[in-house]
Amino acid sequence: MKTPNVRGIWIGLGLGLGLSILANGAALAAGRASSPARARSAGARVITLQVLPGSGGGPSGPDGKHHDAFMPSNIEVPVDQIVTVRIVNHDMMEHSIYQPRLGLDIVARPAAMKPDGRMVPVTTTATFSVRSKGRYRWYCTKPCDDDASGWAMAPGGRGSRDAGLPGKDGFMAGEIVAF
Ligand SMILES: [Cu+2]
Repeated sequence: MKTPNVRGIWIGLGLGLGLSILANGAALAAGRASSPARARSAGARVITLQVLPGSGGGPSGPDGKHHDAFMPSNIEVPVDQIVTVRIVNHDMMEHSIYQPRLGLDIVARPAAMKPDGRMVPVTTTATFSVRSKGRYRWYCTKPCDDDASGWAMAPGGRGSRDAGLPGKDGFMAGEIVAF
């Protein structure tokens, strides 16, 4: 049996799930401005990711269509540090960050609809730490990117370990780099 690679997990998960509905126009603007890239967490132990729907600011793929995406989709975390990930979901669908070697299965709750028809993003917060340096590819396990035939969650993993696994990197998949 393998030793789990994550130490003090989920401290914040239950709390975050219970809490945060944010009506946050600023967050949306920030999400649109960012491109899939690494979020350096050294110094700041809180990493914020935006989930944008293809119909609402998500990036375009090689097919020229816009797709659901985590932005950024790659994050860097120092080993043995408790890191808090905030996922601000602007999509009316669930998405997730699934990485079994790290014991991660963070489900980002869908955005909410106000009575007046305004969509407000919903933030899910999870806390975890990684024990060993390395690159850990994650992907979303929730059926999504419907507007573009689900391209963002079609198999996109490469290499001996990740070949054939779901998710297009930079959209519904990415890497957690532990350093
Ligand atoms: Cu997804």
